[in-house]
Amino acid sequence: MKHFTSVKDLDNLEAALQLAFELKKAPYKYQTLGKNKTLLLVFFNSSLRTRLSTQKAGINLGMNVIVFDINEGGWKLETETGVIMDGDKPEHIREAVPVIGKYCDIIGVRSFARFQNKADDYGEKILQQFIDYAGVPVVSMEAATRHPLQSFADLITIEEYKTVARPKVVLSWAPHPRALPQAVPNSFIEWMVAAGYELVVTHPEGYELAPAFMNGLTPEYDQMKAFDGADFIYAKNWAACNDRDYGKVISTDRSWTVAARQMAVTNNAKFMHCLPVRRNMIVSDEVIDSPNSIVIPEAENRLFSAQAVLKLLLDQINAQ
Ligand code: AN0
Ligand code: CP
Repeated sequence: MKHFTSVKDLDNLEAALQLAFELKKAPYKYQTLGKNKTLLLVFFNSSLRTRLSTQKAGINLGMNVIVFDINEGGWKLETETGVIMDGDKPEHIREAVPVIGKYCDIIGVRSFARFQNKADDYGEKILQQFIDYAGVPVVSMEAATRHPLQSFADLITIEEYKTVARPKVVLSWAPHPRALPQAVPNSFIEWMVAAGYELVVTHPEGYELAPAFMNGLTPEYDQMKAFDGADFIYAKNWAACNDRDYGKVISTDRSWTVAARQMAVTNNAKFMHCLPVRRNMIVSDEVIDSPNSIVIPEAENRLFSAQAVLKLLLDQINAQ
């Protein structure tokens, strides 16, 4: 594994999952593996879980960790090629990235979809420049189209809580006042498909995800039908992805808010969300505060998805 940006970067998903469980049991087992290695986490966007869990994961492996909120302390970056830089951006990403790469052994980067241009977002314009110019392994901490560390933690969580070998997992759109990226649902689908679970995706018409991420699944527009007999409900908002409405909020229909009414038709399903979550928009207080809500253990597992990925990358660096 050269970089970690999607489930496809893992050579062996089952082995990675077992490694995450091993690390959960013994987080300090490899505490000298990262000695004299530096992990540098670059944030273009806000974060609580990713920032703290990835930092802690690096520390558990004995790494030095630097966290860089690039929009706060850094120079404003130009990301377009071939432009005359006479505006408000003093530095080009073309220099910034290789320089950052000189100061560390692994780079983590968070760079959300900007919703200015679908081709730029779906071409992973920012993440790709890190991969092309950093000179060191790059870990996605949520890029424009995927959030693999989150999906890996989601998979760990489902493996821990499932009561049947092949659970029914439902990804449900839920309302939110602001436009959110498709990275979490896109990548959740990829990991659930890779795990071989039964997966149903439900959302209002107009919220279709990119076909490349749907993996041949057909959306179920009736949320109650989708929830029928489900073992896991994974709620998430995302903005429209179709070319006409790309990046727009086209519905805030609160009948889609996950509440006791929908949970009642499930197979006593566990409730999941990546967090941060808006209560009584995405999910009712009653559901998120119920014993079936596993959002906190899900967030805890971010430690072990990050630690497993960093361990795999360190093994590779140390083997060179
Ligand atoms: C982000 C998103 O929806 O992609 C991060 C989630 C992990 N959420 C918000 O911006 C609220
Ligand atoms: N779930 C997640 O990635 O949370 P943060 O945005 O707080 O890092």
